[in-house]
Amino acid sequence: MKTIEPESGQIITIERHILEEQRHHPEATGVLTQLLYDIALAGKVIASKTSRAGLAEILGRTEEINIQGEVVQKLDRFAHLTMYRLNDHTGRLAVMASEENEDVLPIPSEYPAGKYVLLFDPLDGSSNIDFNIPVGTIFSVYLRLSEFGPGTLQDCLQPGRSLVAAGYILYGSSTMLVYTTGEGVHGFTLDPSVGEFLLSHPYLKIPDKPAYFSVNLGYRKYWSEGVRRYSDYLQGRDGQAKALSLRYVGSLVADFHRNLLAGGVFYYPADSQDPKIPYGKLRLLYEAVPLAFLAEQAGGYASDGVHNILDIAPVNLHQRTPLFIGNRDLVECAERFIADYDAVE
Ligand code: FDP
Repeated sequence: MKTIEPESGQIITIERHILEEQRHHPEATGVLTQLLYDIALAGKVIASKTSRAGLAEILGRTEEINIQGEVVQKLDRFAHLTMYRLNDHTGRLAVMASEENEDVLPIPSEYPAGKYVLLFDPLDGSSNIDFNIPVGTIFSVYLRLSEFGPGTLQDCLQPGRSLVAAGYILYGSSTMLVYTTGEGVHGFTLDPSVGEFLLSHPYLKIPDKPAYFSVNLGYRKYWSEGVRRYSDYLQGRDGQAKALSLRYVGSLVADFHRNLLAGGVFYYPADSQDPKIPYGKLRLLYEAVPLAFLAEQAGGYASDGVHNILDIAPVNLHQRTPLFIGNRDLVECAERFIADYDAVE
């Protein structure tokens, strides 16, 4: 594999980077390259709004409740429509699905159907919008399974192992796009003065020595014995390990991004808070799977506490899953605590 690294003073735009990756695959038609570029464009458009979210009209809630039972923020809607509209007419996609929509999003019949499938969480961490805390767009790309015509629900219900590409755009103190096509994880920072994503973090690897653990400790009383003991272990309470520092933004993309750069583990376990959602809050397809692909490509691992997230066969678009993600040894350690203390009847 050829390393695409900026030589001193050389600027690598996301377009050039994706094109160079494409050249490693002589069989490639360029459609994926274009699709990733469309997603980057959507990210730029969404970033231009999120950075002005405090400015009057866009801030605040709509009165609507989305499929997850949460209040829809105006920016969520904007991000959802931006992703959809920038991708509905290109002929690259057979079907899309969004965390904000109950059913799959068909490609309008006047446009040709393409060979890829796009799933996205338009604005993850959106309960943080009003507080000027980073949020992000998470995306996953698959090849369609159906042979022709409009894409189907089954095209969207593929295990993470089938992913072609995944990534996120983080709207933080700067806007970053991080993606993988299975050849390493690459991070780009948006230079607002030229309006381009520039390669800033080639071949990201999670540092071997973890710095942080990230979890909503406020829910401790709702956790299983194994998860509680695991949390004690991470805090050095059992005297076995040195305590890790705790960082929890409550915006998954931001928490994942920090741990990707600094090393650590994020988890959102199953809890007993609400019997209607026994598997925790996070969505398998829109959140866990794409981040699991990135984690694996960066040398890490993601699990639901028992299974590798990438091996889970989804049964519905909005299913939830417990998630442990980050440094491999820390995630495997969680699996051991769960196996030892949370026997499944
Ligand atoms: P949000 O509801 O703000 O969109 O799954 C969504 C998510 O945020 C994640 O980004 C975040 O990690 C998690 O929920 C936060 O949930 P808690 O408030 O329960 O900790």
